Amino acid sequence: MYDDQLAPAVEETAAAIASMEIRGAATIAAGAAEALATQARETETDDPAAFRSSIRAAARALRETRPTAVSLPNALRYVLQRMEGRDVERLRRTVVDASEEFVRQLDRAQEDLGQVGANRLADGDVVMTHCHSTDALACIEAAVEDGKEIEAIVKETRPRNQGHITAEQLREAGVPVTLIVDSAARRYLDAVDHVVVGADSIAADGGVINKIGTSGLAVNARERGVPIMTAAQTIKLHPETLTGHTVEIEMRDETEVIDAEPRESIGEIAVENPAFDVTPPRYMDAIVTEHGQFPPESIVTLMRELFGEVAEEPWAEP
Ligand code: RUB
Repeated sequence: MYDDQLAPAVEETAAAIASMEIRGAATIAAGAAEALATQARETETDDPAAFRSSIRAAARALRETRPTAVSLPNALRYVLQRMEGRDVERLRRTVVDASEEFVRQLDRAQEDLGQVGANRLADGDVVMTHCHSTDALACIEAAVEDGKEIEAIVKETRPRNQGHITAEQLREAGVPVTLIVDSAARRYLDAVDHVVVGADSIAADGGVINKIGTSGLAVNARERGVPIMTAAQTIKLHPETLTGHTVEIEMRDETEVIDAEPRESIGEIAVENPAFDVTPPRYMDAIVTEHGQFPPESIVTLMRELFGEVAEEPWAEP
């Protein structure tokens, strides 16, 4: 395989991310980093420039799959910034090593933030979840491993019902689960001690971008006096927002909302399907990361420390 040709496995990963077979910010990041390692292993050339160009092409294809979870470009950036060497073998090694190191760090970060989040939960707590977040689940699972009895009220999370995945994983962890439709959330908040959600991106002002419906849940939780935390490892911090860029909210196909037949029978209507929304920092109690917990308004300090001011795009052709 030469130059800008993509390894079949990279094309498959890109398609799987776009179709949401691979989904959730952390899982997308791991999939993208692993795909770059595959591209490195399968690029057959002796020309270092051609090799670099091939890796950048793979990164661009992966970058274009979904726009909102910043863990995806952050993963690509992590690997590409570590690609170095004068010959192809060295370049290949650095890409594969960086990819493996990135995935190891993801796992470690999730474990560490799980413990931080677990400390916010008390024995006997009832938690409410939205969507399916591996970072949020890590907090609940760590609390259970610490010996705390936790129950969960799980929102189904229309239109794609990722709440079903959460329900199954919590049940497997021994957590009693009650599944509810999204619109029942406010009714159940009186019985909830803590809301735990994940994040696809966190903006420099502390705004939390997560699955559509998170912001409404946060506002209702605040009104009921129920604390809400976002569990998000630092690859969810969006460096471009330091320079004023906003986070693009993915609009998905209308067929996820309504089938063709009922849509036809209703008549001429518009259907919209935004996948994510922004929860303003004042409605979020804490952002829980592998570096500890932060009030949303102070997350910018950590963002600067970890990413600096400039968000490079190392996948662009020079
Ligand atoms: C998933 C979603 C999750 C975050 C965090 O949306 O909003 O809450 O990605 O997940 P989608 P994690 O299903 O559209 O990808 O904690 O696993 O990174």
